[in-house]
Amino acid sequence: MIGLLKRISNPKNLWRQIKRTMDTSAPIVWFFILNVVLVWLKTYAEYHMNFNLGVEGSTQQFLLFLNPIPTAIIFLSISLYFRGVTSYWLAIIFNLIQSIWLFANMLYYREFSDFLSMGILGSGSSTGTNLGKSIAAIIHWTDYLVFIDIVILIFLVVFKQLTIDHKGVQKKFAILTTLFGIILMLVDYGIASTDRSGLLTRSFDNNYIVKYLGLNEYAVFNAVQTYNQTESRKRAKPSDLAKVKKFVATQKLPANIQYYGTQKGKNVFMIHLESFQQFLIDYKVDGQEVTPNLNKFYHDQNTLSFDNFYNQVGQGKTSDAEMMQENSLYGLATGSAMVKYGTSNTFESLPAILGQRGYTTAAFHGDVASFWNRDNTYKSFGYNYFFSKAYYANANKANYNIGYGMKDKIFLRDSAKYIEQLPQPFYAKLITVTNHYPYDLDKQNISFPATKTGDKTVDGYVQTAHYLDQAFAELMSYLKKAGLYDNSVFVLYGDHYGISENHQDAIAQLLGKDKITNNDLATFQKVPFMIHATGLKGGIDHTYGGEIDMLPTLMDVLGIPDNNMTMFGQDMLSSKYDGKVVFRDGDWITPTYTKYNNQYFNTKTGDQVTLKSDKKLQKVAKQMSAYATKVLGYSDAVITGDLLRFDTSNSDFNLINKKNYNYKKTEGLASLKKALKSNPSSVLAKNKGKSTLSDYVTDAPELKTDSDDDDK
Ligand code: GP9
Ligand code: MN
Repeated sequence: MIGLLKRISNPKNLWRQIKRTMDTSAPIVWFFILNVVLVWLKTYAEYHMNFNLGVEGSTQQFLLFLNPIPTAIIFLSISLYFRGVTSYWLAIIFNLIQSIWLFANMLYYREFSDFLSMGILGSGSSTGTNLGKSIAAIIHWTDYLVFIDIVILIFLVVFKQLTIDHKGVQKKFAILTTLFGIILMLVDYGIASTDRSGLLTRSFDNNYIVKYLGLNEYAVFNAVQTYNQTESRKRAKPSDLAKVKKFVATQKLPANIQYYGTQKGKNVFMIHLESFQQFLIDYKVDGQEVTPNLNKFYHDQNTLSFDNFYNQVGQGKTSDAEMMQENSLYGLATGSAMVKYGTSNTFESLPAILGQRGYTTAAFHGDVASFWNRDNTYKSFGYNYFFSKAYYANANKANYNIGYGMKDKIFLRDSAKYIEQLPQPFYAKLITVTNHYPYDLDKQNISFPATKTGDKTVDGYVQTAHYLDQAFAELMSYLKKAGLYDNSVFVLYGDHYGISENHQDAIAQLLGKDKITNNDLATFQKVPFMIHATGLKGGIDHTYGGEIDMLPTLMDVLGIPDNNMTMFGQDMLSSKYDGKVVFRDGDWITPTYTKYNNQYFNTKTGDQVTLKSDKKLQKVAKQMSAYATKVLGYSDAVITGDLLRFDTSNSDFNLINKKNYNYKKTEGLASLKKALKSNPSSVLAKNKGKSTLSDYVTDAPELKTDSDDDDK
């Protein structure tokens, strides 16, 4: 015994020992087992190191331990159906495929706190290029360790360090092995279903699928879901829409007479503050305000500022925020609704609503038009113009860009050129992007101290937010000079978190707390929502609400009747509004209770409460969970079934014909030129063709060194 121990404690001997065992009987079986163990080991290790699956209790611990094994066996058993060196290569390939999937998910999860979905992969062409940029910043050399065994295995096969099994195993053995994998998977599923009922049907949270069933099972589940989405459109019928409308009608609220129509007919500026969280408002670093200009705007007597307003995005991030803001429809449980359905579906969106009331509508963004499928989706939304990167002079200059697109100061300055040409009244949505993960800035654009949490991806956040704040101030002072301030309504909103939940230590430091609770994380989902207009009754409004409520709230202020629109949000200004916030994963917040990451809290005090001990909570939880299921389910039905195509009898709204829209630069410019004569209501027309651009003051250093930066 001691002799054996001595022998195997020497690595050379150990290898010899393993090799001897593998060589003696059915070497391919040993090779198969070795691969199963390797795939299992690395998946299990990465579950712990890279994912935040929320595993609780011994059943879940056990399933997490077990769940990489079944698919490893099933996939790798395919190698057993072959003989000779082919079977070895097949085993290595199946190990590799599973490792690539694991690796890709590790990186994706690190930033997005979610797993890759077929929806996201399907939208690869539009998101791929930009995702690539972020990935470079989050990758760590240790991530590549998931491939190290494969390199060694290839070496062993290529350099004939293994005795190749030319006989192979009997077919029966191979079949039994595959069957064993399948049975193991069913056992896993059986145990999982008793621990969590409705695991696959409700699919609120992808973490659940992975912690119970495994990463590969999640891939299959997701692929099936994607297929079902195509099918559900085919199945949908007009009566489905009638049912949805019936529900929506039950939650329509009376408008607020104090606000209703007070801003009717004014221009609307929708200013999208990228990754901007509410905590930044009035936040200070080294005694200095991060966003002094936005703070001033927030506290202005003509700004209605909501301080309990939450982002409700899912995987679609910015695009989900846009989906809610423009349509009062939720994003989807997986993937981006704009990417998957933006091209094909019928919508009743804000640009179309305003367009049918005499507005000119335009979206502005300093990234490529295809990102989040905006170039197609905006047509379905009814935007007359989409000024994407292609419209901006020198937009591809390296120092004009950072991260996902043009720097905000340059982007906004150059947008003025088109703003002044828009016939009034207009609806202009400006989507900023510099305050985006990984919060990089060129040295010359930094004018604010970074925070010192030690977390590299967090500490730049206040710097890019500060940059955005300055860019915003420059735009506003131009608009005042251009005479667009008093006759416009300004809506500002943050689209989603900037700092993901994976940075809890840093969050704790930013908030000055020892430890972060799930309630803190829920509060951290707050984003700004402000409505400003000269003469508007402002103030800080503590009403609880979320992005889904933006459209009905704005329609109230603009005096647009909502008799029959299919909107899932509610008017936050209505006296009947009660403040129900539903997150995309089914969690929720009300003014009294919060459910977040499977825990309950008293919303006011932040104290954790349990269902058992609180009768009132039981009632609220039951109601809210039913409400969340209903509202998310109906919203999904509208999108996945393309139900609005059946809405042909809505007297308030005419369905959009996408063919009437064209965002090619030549077309857009020609159309603006034509409008100058046919509808001379733009700032430029009123100024007798003289541009107001010289009124735009920016301190962007890039523009100072360029004397020839104007469009040529
Ligand atoms: C890119 C921008 C970023 O065009 O809108 O989207 P996000 O990554 O925040 O969803
Ligand atoms: Mn975003």
